[in-house]
Amino acid sequence: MRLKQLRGRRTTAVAALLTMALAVPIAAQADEDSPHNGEAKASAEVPRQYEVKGADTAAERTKLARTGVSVDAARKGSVVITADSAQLKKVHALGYATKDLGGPPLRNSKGVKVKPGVADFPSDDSGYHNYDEMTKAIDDAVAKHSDIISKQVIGKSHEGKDIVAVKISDNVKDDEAEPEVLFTHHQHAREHLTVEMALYLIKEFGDKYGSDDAIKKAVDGREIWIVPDINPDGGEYDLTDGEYQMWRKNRQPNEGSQEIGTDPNRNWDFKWGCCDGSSTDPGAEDYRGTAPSSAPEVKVVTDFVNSRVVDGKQQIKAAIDFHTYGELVMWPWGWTSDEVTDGMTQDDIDTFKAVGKDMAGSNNYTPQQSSALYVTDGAIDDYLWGAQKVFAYTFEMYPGDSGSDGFYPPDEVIEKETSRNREAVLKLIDNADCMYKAIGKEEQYCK
Ligand code: 0X9
Ligand code: CA
Ligand code: CA
Ligand code: CA
Ligand code: ZN
Repeated sequence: MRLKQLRGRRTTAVAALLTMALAVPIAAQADEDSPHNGEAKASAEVPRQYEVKGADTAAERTKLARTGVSVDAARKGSVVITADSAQLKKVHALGYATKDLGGPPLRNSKGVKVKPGVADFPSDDSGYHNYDEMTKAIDDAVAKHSDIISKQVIGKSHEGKDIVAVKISDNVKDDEAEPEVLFTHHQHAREHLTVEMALYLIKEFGDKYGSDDAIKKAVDGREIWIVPDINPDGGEYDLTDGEYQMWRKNRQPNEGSQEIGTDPNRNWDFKWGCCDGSSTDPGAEDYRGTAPSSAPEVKVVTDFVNSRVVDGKQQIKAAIDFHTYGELVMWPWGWTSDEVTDGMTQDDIDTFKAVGKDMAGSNNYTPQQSSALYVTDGAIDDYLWGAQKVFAYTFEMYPGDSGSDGFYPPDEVIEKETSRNREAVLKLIDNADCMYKAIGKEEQYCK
């Protein structure tokens, strides 16, 4: 049985055993008919999700992550991870029992297959946008609402795809003295719902500007930046031949290794690699890269954020970085479980909590400091706060920790799960003129 035939089938004991037994020989064998033949790793093993019994504290989840797996959902009494067969062995070596939850789903129930070599969603999920469809949706919105929406290319991915920033504001062509707010999306390749979140916001602001008072207030009073796709190479790779690949990282090769990719969300230039919150192993899901901003996509967005410093002042006041999944609203720090620290005063953390909880009240996510999930270093929110003093949040979108849709919810949920964040986004935008007003200290900090 070929790996391709196994991939995507949901849990059956036979498939699970076969995968475990055959994973190494298959990964090692040359794959003659693979369209990727000749690349560094011709036929990569598609990782699967497992439920790990126990491991329900932040410390245990952090330790689990050090095996190179990604920690996807923190449940009561267990955790869901993504692992390849080598990583799974390390998890077992720690003494944990695991249950196979299966590989990524097949979503071509009508038997419609995409052309080999083409990166697109399987036909059942055609409501999602691949890179070209996303670009077209953005260009259409700019054409339709050119008075309030503009687009700029801020740089290129490793493979040379454009990384764009969309700006939404009145007098959009002018850099006005309005608080700026940043929304970033799709650091992790398989988290496709986050691109839909960006497209929802662009459409909502564009189409409702003339009819919705809250939208008009946000657009007139702020400069809103949306980076819909930080990791276009990874996102497209995840759609190889119309079959989900369970891919997380970017697609940058690693010198001296067959393993591909850096985890963008461990590569930001603040306390990079400081605290056992990322991996030095290029095969790990959370590989931090060779240096801060060594991932070109992270460098591009870092340069963009730096470009928003005008007259020595960072114009971006608040930000959300969208991920899936877990239904969480998180704030810094990720590198430590401490609250008040160098670079985080009591007023700062109180403000993060006040606005974070307010947003979570509107979308029914769980609000928490990000290190309560597990320790991370080099994550974007720590960078934005630590290096730029931007009040930066990380949202984990649908599904929740107990949900079974995982990274691949069917396209039927897109509208509900993106519009679910409308009020949270508007709340952050509203607070962005003075985040400290959320704790009643506008006078002290913002006059
Ligand atoms: O591990 C991550 O990068 C995020 N989870 S995901 O499943 N989408 O990969 C969570 C990051 C939490 N840490 C910080 N926000 N600092
Ligand atoms: Ca569908
Ligand atoms: Ca404006
Ligand atoms: Ca400005
Ligand atoms: Zn993510």
